[in-house]
Amino acid sequence: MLTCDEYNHERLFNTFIYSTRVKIHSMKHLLLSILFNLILFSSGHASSNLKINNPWIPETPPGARVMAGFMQIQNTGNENIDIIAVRSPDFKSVEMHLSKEVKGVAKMLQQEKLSIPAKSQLTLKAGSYHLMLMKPLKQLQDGEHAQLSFSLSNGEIIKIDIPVRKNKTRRHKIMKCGPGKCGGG
Ligand SMILES: [Cu+2]
Repeated sequence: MLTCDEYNHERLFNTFIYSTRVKIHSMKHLLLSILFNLILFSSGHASSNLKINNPWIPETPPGARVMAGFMQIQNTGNENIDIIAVRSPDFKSVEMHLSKEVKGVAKMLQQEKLSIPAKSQLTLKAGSYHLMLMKPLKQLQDGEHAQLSFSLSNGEIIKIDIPVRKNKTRRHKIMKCGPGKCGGG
């Protein structure tokens, strides 16, 4: 049996414990929300100056050994940026190409890098710069996605999902380029 004083003491103590718990709990909430906002805030600000817009891969007939990757690459920063390598878990390898006519012959020249000058944009498109996605490791049809990761000269790595879409325009000559006939030059 507790005396009145003891009872009050215990009650006060329990109330104290409870309010402390509530405080700790809301403190946790506060800390979590601060952390969450920090992550949001910092990821928003730490994001790259390189933006990749409208990426897509024109669908190819099943069994095609090579696909093309098109997109607009925008450099919003004040420094020039080079893409020095492109990789994908969905292709055996990825090359950077430039389609160009050399002495009357359409060729695809492999590029060591793609340069995007400060405050400007490079468009990867048929008949110009493009990604050459070599040997798909899975069937990629309209509506499916591949992953690409770009290594930049500033040490950043940008990862994107790139959708495969039906090519509504005429099939470009680069798609007729069979293995062994492409690249080099
Ligand atoms: Cu090519």
